[in-house]
Amino acid sequence: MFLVFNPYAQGQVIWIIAGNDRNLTRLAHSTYGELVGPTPFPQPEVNLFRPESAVVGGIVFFELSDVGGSLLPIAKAEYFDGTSWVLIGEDDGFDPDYDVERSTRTIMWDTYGLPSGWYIIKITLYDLIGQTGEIAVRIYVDQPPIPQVQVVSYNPETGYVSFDASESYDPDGEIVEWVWDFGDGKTAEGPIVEHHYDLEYLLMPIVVSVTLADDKGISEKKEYVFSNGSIKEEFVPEVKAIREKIDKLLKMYEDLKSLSDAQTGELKELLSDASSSALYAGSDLTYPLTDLVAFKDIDKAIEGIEKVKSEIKNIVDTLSKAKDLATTQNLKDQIQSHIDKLHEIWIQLQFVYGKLNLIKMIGTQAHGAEIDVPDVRIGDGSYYTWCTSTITLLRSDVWDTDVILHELDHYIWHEKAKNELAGGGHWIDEHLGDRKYKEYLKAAEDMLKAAGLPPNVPQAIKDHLKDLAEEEGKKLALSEGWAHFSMAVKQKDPEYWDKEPGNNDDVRFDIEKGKYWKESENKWVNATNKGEDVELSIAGILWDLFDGAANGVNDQDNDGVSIDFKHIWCAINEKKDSKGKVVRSPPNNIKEFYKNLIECLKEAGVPYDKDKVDKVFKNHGVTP
Ligand SMILES: [Ca+2]
Ligand SMILES: [Ca+2]
Ligand SMILES: [Ca+2]
Ligand SMILES: [Ca+2]
Ligand SMILES: [Zn+2]
Repeated sequence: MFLVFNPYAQGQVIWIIAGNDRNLTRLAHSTYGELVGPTPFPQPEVNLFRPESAVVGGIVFFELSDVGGSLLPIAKAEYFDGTSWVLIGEDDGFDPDYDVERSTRTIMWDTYGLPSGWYIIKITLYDLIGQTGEIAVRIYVDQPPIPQVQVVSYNPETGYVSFDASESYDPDGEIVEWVWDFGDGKTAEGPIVEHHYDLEYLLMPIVVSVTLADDKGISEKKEYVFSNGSIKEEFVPEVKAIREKIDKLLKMYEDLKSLSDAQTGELKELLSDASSSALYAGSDLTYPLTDLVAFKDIDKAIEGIEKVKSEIKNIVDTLSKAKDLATTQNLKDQIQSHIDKLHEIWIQLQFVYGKLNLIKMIGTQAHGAEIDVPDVRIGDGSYYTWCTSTITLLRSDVWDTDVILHELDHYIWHEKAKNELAGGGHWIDEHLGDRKYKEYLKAAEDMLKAAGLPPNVPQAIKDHLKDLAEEEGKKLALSEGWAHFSMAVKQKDPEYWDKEPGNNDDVRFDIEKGKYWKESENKWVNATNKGEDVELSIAGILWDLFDGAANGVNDQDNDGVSIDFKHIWCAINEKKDSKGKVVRSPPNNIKEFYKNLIECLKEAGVPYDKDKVDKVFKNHGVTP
């Protein structure tokens, strides 16, 4: 590698494109001797489209693709620290399950705390036969401003509030812009601002934000909950989510009222019932929310949400009857659109419910406001797409609490651990490594066929695919096992039940008993597979670590192990030191989880019986 320009020179930023006629020489070699004839994999060529600017601050994403659009390249980014190349991250993008989403590679760079200045970044794409493509770019790392906000004055009778962000600072420059969003649709600029709220906005908590931009053009946004004259950093996502639901419910109340005014007879009555229920549900949400923000009582907030959830089910029942009675297609469609909105509100309240339960178990300090409430859409199945942080739900799953919490737990773990999740088809009682290998081999054979070659995958590539498949199978088993377990813990119930009315395809299993329900034969059957790449084994291990006297959950195995959820949560997530450096990574498989768990228990000074803990793993076919 040879760089012909001076990386520390001032002036225009040069984006260097790989190619023999440019500043960098592209390397190409083949490591596997078995391949003859034309290579099935075109040589990788880097196409970098993010970051868009040469000046960055905070968390930076490198997004790139292979110019040829191949699925195979693995991306790596490094920066030059003056003497050597330091790894930023890698994205092993080989995953036939994600041929649409994974056509790009994403590498995250956490620049908080790095010295400000110009950095040379080298990005390399590798493919499975050892070919590489490279580019280098020059990027200026800036430290973003650090916001600090106070309420200076507040008058609940007039609605006047003054906010002060003048204590905010920029570690390596100056703040040049302060932009406020008061949460009521109004904005203002300046370090100290006075705002007048319509009094109705002050009845319940509201999210206020300030965005600070520095002299390099890098900005930092921070959101706060403003309630009863004070601001707090906690519960921003919950307040935002519930606030949005209240607005929707109140809008629905108006819509249904005008809809019912235009009708006659039974239909009018039903629509008017639905309308007053919507009003009731909307106003009822504000009480638990106030308690929540005042940190009074999370249980009360959860109880309030449960009440509103059952009220929403009632409105949907009423609306379904009204829809049957409606005489025009137009009216039927209007009513259906209200039902759709209510489904969405109900799902979002389930998310808030799930999050509040998590906060209850791990405490507000460990929680942080960084995990937002996810987006959801109704689609062709129920799954979580980690690269877009979106949950998709099947329409027949909208009332299935277990399914919703399972997908929420994929989301929360992913958002918290910032890890890549494994994806693809899976069943609780199978070796996922075997499934993955079959899929990978088929993908490789298809690529050879597409290149006009006989589908004989060289042994070296087969071995490589086998390794990848085993790793990925264990990763998928951990991801699914975690979501089953976390769903179960929130409800203190080890059974998962995805109901599918009318069909014989309910998905129902018990992670304590290791059994699943065969709906067609109306009986429970024992799972037959065990091990690191079997999701029911992973869910079983996690549940057995948790169940028992200390957590107030009956343990049929009586294994003498009952670990507080917060230590299990510790083991599934990363740990950073005081400088923000990652000192423990989220686990990729159950054995790595075991290692983390022992560390977490030691750090917390919690005594544990190693033999008993090991036995829990061994019972499920895993030797830690
Ligand atoms: Ca700065
Ligand atoms: Ca269902
Ligand atoms: Ca047990
Ligand atoms: Ca136990
Ligand atoms: Zn899942």
